[in-house]
Amino acid sequence: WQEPLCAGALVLRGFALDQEANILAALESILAAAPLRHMVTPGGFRMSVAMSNCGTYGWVTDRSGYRYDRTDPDSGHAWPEMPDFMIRLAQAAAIQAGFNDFAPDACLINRYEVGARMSLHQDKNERDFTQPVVSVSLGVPAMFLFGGMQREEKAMRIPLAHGDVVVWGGAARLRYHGVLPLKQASHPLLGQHRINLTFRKVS
Ligand code: MD5
Ligand code: FE
Repeated sequence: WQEPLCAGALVLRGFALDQEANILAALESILAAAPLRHMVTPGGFRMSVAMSNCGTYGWVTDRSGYRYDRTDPDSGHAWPEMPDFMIRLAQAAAIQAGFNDFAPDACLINRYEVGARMSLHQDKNERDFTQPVVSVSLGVPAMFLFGGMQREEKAMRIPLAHGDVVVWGGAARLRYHGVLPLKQASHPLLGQHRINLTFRKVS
């Protein structure tokens, strides 16, 4: 159930399955306090993925740029706390890939509806690229694009399903990646949606 994609990237199939009920319950209260919203890119495009955050920091974008912020711009309040069991889940996954001191302080919540996609990009708003990103996939399966260090490089296609966790560290941390448009499908717990949680160390 462990599939290394390349140096630094490790897929843990089904690693979050035993926490699915806890995750869904936590998401319900987090998203009640900080609802999902379609943010706008610096270029003025509305993102097809709806987003929110929990933790000390949250990732936000608007016309002025991408950044991590301690407050939810929609409410003016701090983001909801990251539950301890979610921190422990992300840490346990990171340890499988050899990152023994991962201490996430941000969790970005991405919700994909049918047709929603994420175009190729690098995650480089964080400060310390020796820390991995841990991602948890829930709901409708998606085709993940795992590219190279240049946008033009051909991307590998990796299917990610409910409960799969990926640790993106080391040489994989700064590779281009994205998600193909979500296909019409239904998951018993999440309906026609895919949710992805990304745990990061920002500060
Ligand atoms: C997703 N989210 O499926 C992905 C999972 C994002 C995002 O890309 O920025 O919200 S995180 C995948 C990831 C993170 C860091 C590095 C690499 C992949 N990588 O080197 O391929 O919604
Ligand atoms: Fe990303």
